[in-house]
Amino acid sequence: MVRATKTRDVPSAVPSAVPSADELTPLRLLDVDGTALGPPPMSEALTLEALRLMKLSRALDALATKLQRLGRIGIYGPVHGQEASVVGSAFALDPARDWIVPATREQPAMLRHGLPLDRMLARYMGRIDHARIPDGVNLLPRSEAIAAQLPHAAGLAWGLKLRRVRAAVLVYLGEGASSEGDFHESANLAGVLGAPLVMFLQNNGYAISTPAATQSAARSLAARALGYGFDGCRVDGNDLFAVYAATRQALQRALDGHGPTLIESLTYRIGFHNTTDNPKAYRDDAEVAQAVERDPIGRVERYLARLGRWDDAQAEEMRESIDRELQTALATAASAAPPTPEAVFEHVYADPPDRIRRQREEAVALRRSAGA
Ligand SMILES: Cc1ncc(C[n+]2csc(CCOP(=O)(O)OP(=O)(O)O)c2C)c(N)n1
Repeated sequence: MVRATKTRDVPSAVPSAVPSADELTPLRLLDVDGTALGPPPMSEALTLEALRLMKLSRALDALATKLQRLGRIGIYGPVHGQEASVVGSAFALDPARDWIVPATREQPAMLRHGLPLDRMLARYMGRIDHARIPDGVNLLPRSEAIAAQLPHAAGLAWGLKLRRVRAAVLVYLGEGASSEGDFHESANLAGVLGAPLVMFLQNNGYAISTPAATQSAARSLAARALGYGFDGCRVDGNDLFAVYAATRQALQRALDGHGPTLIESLTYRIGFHNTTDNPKAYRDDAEVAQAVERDPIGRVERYLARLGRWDDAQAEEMRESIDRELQTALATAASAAPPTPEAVFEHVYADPPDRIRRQREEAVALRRSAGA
């Protein structure tokens, strides 16, 4: 039987004012009305910075959706509703030290970690040369295959430990991915090896059209961590402060040699799964309306407004600066060269086998004969 509570050794570097989350009760530090439920774990300046990234993420979702409808970019999966979860966790990391291994909808975390916005947009536009992750940015590419990023993340964390590098890896996954074999194998391996890994599970209610209740009968996905010999905790994933504080604790544990942590971030995907999806086919408008009331961005705005640090004029100024940033990045991405058809053969093999070389030559010859 899974224990509901267990003793945990919270490292001394973690502020004692921040309560520990546990496997069943989600940690909440910022109420829906914007009241801080204890000393805030982020300074006002850092909170404002996080708010800007949350808003940029929401604006990027809107822009990318329009661009997809215009045929200018490929499939796009929005973050809408999950901004506190993604931004709060990313802000807990040190981009110069730690690694991020994304799933598919963690765009603001990738930006925070150092991926330039124009390169991110270039990826959605298929401009693959420009989309390359720059050297020195501790980030792996997004994984379209569900849960396939998890063994890579466990291996990366183990590698850091073997090399005695003081750094940690944060890997994102959804509750749908937690049903895959890759999840269990990676959690088991990371637990046995004591790898400095934070498994950040965003339980956003749905795996495309499969509701979380049908995904697993477990009362808490975080409680699964106990079966692999490490700690799990749940956080209110629409609470920037709770996500940030819990991730900081998990990270500190990893850096101090205490191994992995599984964080279940309880949030809600307000948007569609991706631009191919119609969520009205499988969920009620009333359910979405309820989630909108718990919107993670409004919660931070209300908090800052209470402190006198946020008003309509600031909101407008921020909206304009985000708009300018997005438009500049879009222009840069759009001016990058599109790939040639032969590029489909690149970046898979360091030393391509004969069969691939032949196919590439045939493709080049075909293009020449077509005068393209
Ligand atoms: C191995 C694999 N199986 C199935 C799919 C199709 N697929 C794409 S997203 C998705 C659901 C993922 O749900 P979850 O892990 O909860 O993440 P979310 O999309 O909600 O962020 C599925 C089944 C896939 N991409 N890869």
